[in-house]
Amino acid sequence: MRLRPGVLVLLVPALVLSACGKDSKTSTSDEGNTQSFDVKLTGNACEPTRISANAGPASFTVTNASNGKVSEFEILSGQHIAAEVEDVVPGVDRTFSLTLKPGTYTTYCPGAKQDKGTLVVAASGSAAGAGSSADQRAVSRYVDYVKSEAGALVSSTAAFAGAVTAGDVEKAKSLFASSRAHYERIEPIAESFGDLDPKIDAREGDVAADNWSGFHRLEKALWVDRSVAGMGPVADSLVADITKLNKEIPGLELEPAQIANGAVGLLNEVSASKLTGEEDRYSHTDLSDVAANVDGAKVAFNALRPLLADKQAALASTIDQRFVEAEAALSQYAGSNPTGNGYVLYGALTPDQTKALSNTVDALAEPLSRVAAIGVA
Ligand SMILES: [Cu+2]
Repeated sequence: MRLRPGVLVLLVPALVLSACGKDSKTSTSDEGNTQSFDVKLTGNACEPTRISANAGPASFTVTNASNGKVSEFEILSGQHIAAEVEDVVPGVDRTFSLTLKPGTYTTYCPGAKQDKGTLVVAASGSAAGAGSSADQRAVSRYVDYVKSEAGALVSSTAAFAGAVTAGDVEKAKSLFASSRAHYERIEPIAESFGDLDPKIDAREGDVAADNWSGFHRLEKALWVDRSVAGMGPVADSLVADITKLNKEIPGLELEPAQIANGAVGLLNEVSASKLTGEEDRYSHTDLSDVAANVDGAKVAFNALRPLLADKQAALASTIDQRFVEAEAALSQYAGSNPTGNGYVLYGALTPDQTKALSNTVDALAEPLSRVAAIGVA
């Protein structure tokens, strides 16, 4: 699940603009004309409360001057979050990027006295501006994958939930990791799933105990209680939520930078809170999730790759190489445990091994973060 309250999730890494420096108002041509904006969170507002921009790639560096009262900044397109950054604390800036389309966005910093502002985006003269047909093709390549994974998720979850309903604990355990892997592959855009993401994938404590449902609720019943008594309704709602998710996929409106940022955010989450054993804390099938997250991030990158300019070929090959390294690192832990979906259980790794794996994932996330910042234009 993405965006758990109270947990440090670095949706967008501070490293995004390390290559060009955050103080340049507009960057050099090497960076594909990304516009840069500084936003300050204060107790009063997200300042400036009115920002003017041109369509195209833009990066925002957010600093906190609010004594920590306000720590989040969002850019809303209608009701939908186009981009956001969380956990901005005094002294630590956060930078994120997105491709702006002509029109008016709302800026939002929950907790401030005046919590909303305006971002007005003028049409840009550039032929490669936002919403180009190359962008649309990239998005539709990625959405095709999401559709196919969501379709597979419907069937895999039906089988898993069926075993729960039938009271077959061993069978349900053997299907848990493989059925949820289809969800983990599309997690780069889980924020777009709204309420369905926590319903499907919240960990214990992420939501109120009464509302806790989904995969991890069933995981706890299977591995801790070793009984699925009373879990029929939970299994049924999981199937219903996933069926609903599958129906909503074709209507999702995505943009390339959102896909790139989502993949980076997910990889950051992998090292911050998945390679710590927190995601699958009862079944210890974390490596299956991590492998699925890396798979999904790779498809996201490959869908976006044609948007990278020729001059970013070196960046693209660095990312390819880092994917190879991450996959090789994971393949060391392939195993035939009956519940691990092809991987050993989390506890089989030493702390040094999880640290090394997490470094490999970070080494992939860093160049990938530059795709959102400069490449997708
Ligand atoms: Cu998850």
